[in-house]
Amino acid sequence: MTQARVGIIMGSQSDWPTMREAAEVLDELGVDFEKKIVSAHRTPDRLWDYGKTAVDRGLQVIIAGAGGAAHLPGMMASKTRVPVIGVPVQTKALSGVDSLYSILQMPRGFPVATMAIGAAGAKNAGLMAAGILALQDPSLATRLDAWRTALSNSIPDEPSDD
Ligand code: RP5
Repeated sequence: MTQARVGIIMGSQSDWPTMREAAEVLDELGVDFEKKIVSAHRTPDRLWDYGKTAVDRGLQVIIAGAGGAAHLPGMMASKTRVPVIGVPVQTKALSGVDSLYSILQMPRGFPVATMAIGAAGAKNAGLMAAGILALQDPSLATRLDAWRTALSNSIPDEPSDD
């Protein structure tokens, strides 16, 4: 089994349709990752263990998605120096603004790199993680450059009526 370099964690099974976007882009780019349900409120001991062992297990970036009172990314950042990218999951009650503010407003000293709300944020989290790893991995850097070029090339010059 290959060593995961990125940990994708989320507060609930219900976050997976959003967080899958991060997993899919990491797959496309050939980055090994693991995915786990780790809830700040429902499984705090699991959160603690995950953060405590992250460095020794070789994780280089953690992508953490949660919704509502979204404490998972911030708590994980408090427990490990592995960079944490936070994804605010869209909620029904407050459309994810609650998640966004919960993740974004970290106190001085424990940063979380916060993405946009929802699927776009999760995808960008995967790309951000790949960009960080690419700093030390020339082959991944080449794949990421190609991915970006392909996206740019897919954008038409003009809008169509179809
Ligand atoms: C958060 O509560 C999770 O991250 C999820 O976004 C939200 C709702 O969880 P479920 O009630 O759907 O399990 O902890």
